[in-house]
Amino acid sequence: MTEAEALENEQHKSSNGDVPPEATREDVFDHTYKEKEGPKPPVVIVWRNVILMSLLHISALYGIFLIPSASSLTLLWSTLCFFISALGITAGAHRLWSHRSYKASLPLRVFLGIANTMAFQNDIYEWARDHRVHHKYSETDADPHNAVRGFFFAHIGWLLVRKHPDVIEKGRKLELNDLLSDKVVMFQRKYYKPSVLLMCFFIPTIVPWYMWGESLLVSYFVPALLRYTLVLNATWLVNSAAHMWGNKPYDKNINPRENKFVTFSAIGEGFHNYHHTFPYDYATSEFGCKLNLTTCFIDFMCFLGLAKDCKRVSHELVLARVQRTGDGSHRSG
Ligand code: ST9
Ligand code: ZN
Ligand code: ZN
Repeated sequence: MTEAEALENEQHKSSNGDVPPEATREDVFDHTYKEKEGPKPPVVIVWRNVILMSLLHISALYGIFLIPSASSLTLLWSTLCFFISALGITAGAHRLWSHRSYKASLPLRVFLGIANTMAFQNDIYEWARDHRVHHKYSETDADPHNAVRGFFFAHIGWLLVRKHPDVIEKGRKLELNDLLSDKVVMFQRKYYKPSVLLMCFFIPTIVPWYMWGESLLVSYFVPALLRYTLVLNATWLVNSAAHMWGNKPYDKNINPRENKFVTFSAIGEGFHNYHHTFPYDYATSEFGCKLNLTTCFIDFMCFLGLAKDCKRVSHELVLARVQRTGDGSHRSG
C-alpha cells in the first residue's frame, strides 16, 4: 500500500466517526459492479411526466415574461424562496441526508425538511436513496442519471422514462436505516403530497398576494413556478454539465468535473470532481466557504449551535490524492 493510499484509508476511518459506518459507505463507488452484457432494456417513456415537465417549463417562460410587471418585493420574495428551497436540497437532502457529512439538531432538520419540501424534488428518502446509488454506481446502468447516456438524459430525461432495472436492483440493496430512523425524513415522506402543494406552490403564491397586493397571476408564475423551475434546472446541471464539462484536479479516472458555472448556479455544488472523490466532506470542496453559500450556511448553523461534527478532508490527503490521480490542473486557493 502506498503512503497516499494509507493516508486515504486512515482518513476514511476517521471520516466515519460515530456515524453508522454502513450509512457513509453507501456513497462510495463500487468497483465490483459490472453492467449486464447483451441488449439494453427498451426505454419506456412516461408521457404524464413529459406533459407535466413541458407545461412547467412553458409556465416558467411565461414567468420570465411577467418579471417586468412584478413588484420589487415580489422579486425579493422569489429570490428568498429560491435560496430556501436550494438549501433544502444542498444542505439538506444532499450534504446532510445523502452523505451524513455533518450532524444537524432537530430544529435545523425541521427547517431543512420544510425547505426541501419547497424544492419538490421527490421526498428526502427517495432523493437520498437515488443519490447514494448515483455515487456508488456512477456512469453505469445502475446510476439513475447515468451521464454516459448524454446531456439530456442526465439533466431531465431520466425523470421522463422508467428507470433501468439495475438502478432499482442495486438501490434495494443499499443500507438506508439512518434515513428510516430519522423522524423528520419519515414525517415528510408520509405527508409529502399535501406538504408540496402547501410549500412549493401555495405559500410562494399567497404571500405576495396577501402581504403586498401582488396580482395572483404574477404571484403564481414568478415565485412559485419560475422559481421552482430554476431550482430544478440548477440542480440538474450538477448531473449533466458537471459530469461533462470542466477539469478533474482530484481524479482523472472519473467523469464528474469542477464546473464554475454550476458552482455559481447551484450555490456551491459544482466542485463535482472533488465531491465524487471525497463524498463525505461537508464542504463538497477543497476551498471551504469560497463560492460556496451552502458551506457558509452550514458554518453559520454550527456557530449557532444547531449543527456539529462537520467532516472535512485534510489538506495533506487532498494533495496526496491530487498527485496520485489528478489531471494536473490543480490550483490551491
Ligand atoms: C427531481 C430530482 O428533480 C432531482 C434530483 C437531482 C439529484 C442531483 C444530485 C446532484 C448533487 C447535489 C447538488 C444539488 C444542487 C442543488 C442546487 C440548487 C440551486 N432504489 O420511481 P419508480 C423502486 S424530482 C431502490 O416509480 P419507475 C421504488 O421504490 C422532480 N428502489 O420507478 C418503487 O418500488 P415499489 C419532481 C427504487 O417506474 C419502484 O422501484 N419529480 C429506486 O422506473 C418503482 O419506482 C418528478 O418529476 C432506487 N434507486 O419510474 C417525479 N428507484 O413499487 C419523477 C425506484 O416497491 N419520478 N425504486 O414502491 C417518476 O415519475 C418516476 O420515478 C420515474 C421512474 C418515471 C422517473
Ligand atoms: Zn453527492
Ligand atoms: Zn454526480
